[in-house]
Amino acid sequence: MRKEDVVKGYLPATIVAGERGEAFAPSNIALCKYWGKRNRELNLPINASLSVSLAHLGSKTCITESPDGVDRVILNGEEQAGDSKFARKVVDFISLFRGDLKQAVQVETENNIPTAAGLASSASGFAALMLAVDHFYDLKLAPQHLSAFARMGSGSASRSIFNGFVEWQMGNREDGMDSFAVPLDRDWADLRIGLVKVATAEKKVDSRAGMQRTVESAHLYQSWPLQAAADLEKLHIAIEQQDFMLLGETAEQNALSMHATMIASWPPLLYWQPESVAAMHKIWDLRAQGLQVYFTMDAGPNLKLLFLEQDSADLISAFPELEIVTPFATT
Ligand code: 2P0
Repeated sequence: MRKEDVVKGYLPATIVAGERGEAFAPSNIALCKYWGKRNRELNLPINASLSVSLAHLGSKTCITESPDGVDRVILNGEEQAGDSKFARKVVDFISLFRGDLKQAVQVETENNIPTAAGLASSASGFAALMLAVDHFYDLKLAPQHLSAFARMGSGSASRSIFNGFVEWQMGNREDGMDSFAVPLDRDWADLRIGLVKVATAEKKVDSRAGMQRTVESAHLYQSWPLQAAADLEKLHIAIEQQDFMLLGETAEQNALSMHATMIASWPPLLYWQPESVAAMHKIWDLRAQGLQVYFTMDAGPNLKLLFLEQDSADLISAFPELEIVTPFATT
């Protein structure tokens, strides 16, 4: 099933462009990871995942009419070549929604995620783009449809439509319209996420290619959906009961289990650098000394720490470069 065929059924009969569509979406860190697709065209996952959004850190996107009839994409103030991978992905996504409208657009996106953090921006990027498209064409899509369509741009973008703790349900429909994210009605004021940068080099294998390789070549992957389902249940309990140890242990084991499946792929996929492993040992040492700190990692060498506000000072002395995010900031 093609994306455009799925989207068509949810659009108004006539699409009319407004003057401007602007939106912000937060980045997110998965505590139970999305790894593996059952449908690559629609980005339908093999397992459900659960994340926490990064509040004010994310992407802001503004769509206006193009001044000269050519689709233009500007990223962090720099115009992207029309045939670049980034510009094509953005324009192809918008084309899913503009129907027969011939009007060209200008899309400006700014990411305020510190580059030092080494965080991917496709989640917040496609979520902000989806929200901006909804405003620009006045589509008035329901939140679950915004999430399902953002997922077609990038799987993790389905979660970035919402703030706080968010679960992306895997769904089982062929058109994927039951595979969207849902915000959990729970917050956790003193939860902190620390971004530890250990390396900045561009990764050689992106998530999309990495998960495909894992699904196709790692026998170990067969156990991943079971691990993810069990972790999801534990995370719900941890969040419900504000049990930080359960949250941290589950998130760390989930991340390491995902990496185990990557390492068991062929050719092997190891996103860790020596500095990543050194940081893991440092965290385990700190934990052995009584500090409640856990880590999670995505398809890259950097670590994201989970801890509580009361331990911020100790974490800053252990990791002086630590970038601290307050996911449930009230201001
Ligand atoms: C996650 N990752 O749950 C997992 C953990 C990376 C490791 O979602 O192919 O950029 O666009 O659907 O969303 C990164 O994968 O992949 C990701 P596509 P995406 O956060």
